[in-house]
Amino acid sequence: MRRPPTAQELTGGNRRALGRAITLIESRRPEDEACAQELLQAVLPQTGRSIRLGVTGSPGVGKSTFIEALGMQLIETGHRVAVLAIDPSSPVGGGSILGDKTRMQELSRQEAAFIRPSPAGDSLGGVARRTQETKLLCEAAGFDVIIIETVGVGQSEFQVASMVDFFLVLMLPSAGDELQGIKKGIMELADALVINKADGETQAVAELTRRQYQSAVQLFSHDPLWTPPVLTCSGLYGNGVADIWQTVETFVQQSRGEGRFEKRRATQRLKWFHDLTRSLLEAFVDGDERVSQLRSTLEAQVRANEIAPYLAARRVVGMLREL
Ligand SMILES: Nc1nc2c(ncn2[C@@H]2O[C@H](COP(=O)(O)OP(=O)(O)O)[C@@H](O)[C@H]2O)c(=O)[nH]1
Ligand SMILES: [Mg+2]
Repeated sequence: MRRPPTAQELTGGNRRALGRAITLIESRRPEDEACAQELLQAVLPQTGRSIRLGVTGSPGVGKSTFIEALGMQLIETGHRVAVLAIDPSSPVGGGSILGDKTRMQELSRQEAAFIRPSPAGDSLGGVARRTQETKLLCEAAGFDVIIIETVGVGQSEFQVASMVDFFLVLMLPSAGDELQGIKKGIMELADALVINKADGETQAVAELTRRQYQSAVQLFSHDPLWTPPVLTCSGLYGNGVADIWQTVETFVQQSRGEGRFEKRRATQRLKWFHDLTRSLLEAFVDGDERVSQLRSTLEAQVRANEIAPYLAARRVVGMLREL
């Protein structure tokens, strides 16, 4: 690529520099990787001064519409908002989440907003890595609210939950007794649940749904200091959007006071480090000729039940130690 942006250009809030920095991070060329990591390391002290909000929910629940409404409100009160959208089903660089229907048109015209689809399906660290690093670059460039949108497919929700300060789960109003089939484990991760599309004919149903979830949340919540509130909202008409942000701010204030805010981030960084170490090790094992040859041999023996799997694994590690 062209000359990579300098740390100064990035932290100076130059949008073109930010765009180029993200392209550098997304590049798969080995020579770009060193450059990208150097830049990231240089701006690391300038990162973290933001509120990181994750938004998930089934396709069509209204995530993009909600984010646009929230983003516009935030900008009016002086915030600078970056939106990263992950669509695990889209090809790298495609970002069909921002496809034809909702491009956050109003928000994307704002000088104080930055919207970027995040490529999915990267082997090293999955969806997470490039989004994590893009998030840091946006912070270094002075964006003080980072919103990460992800559709409830695959592992991306779990990955996004582990890179944000507040994880919001959007749901649709539904009259049934059954709780909607949200994925197992997602309820436990939610810092708040939002019944969206609480407008027009569905407003009453939305309130009913809210009450159902309110009681369900008591069962799932195991945080004595924060019971995830269940709120209603209409991203399309803007009702309730301000209350949701108020909830986020209350949570952030409260958990900062308790020292839990920074602790959660530190835990997330540590997990990221461990995940990456594991991925890099796997990539190394796959990439090394001798190790992968030994592994193929052992695979055949394991399949034929000629060697105990544990012993086989030990042999692989044994070879790594000799390298
Ligand atoms: N009535 C109503 N429709 C909405 C609302 N939010 C989104 N929609 C509509 O739902 C569809 C999907 O919205 P979108 O934001 O793209 O959902 P996403 O797939 O979750 O990002 C679009 O046709 C929106 O106009 C809402 O609050 N109320
Ligand atoms: Mg969307």
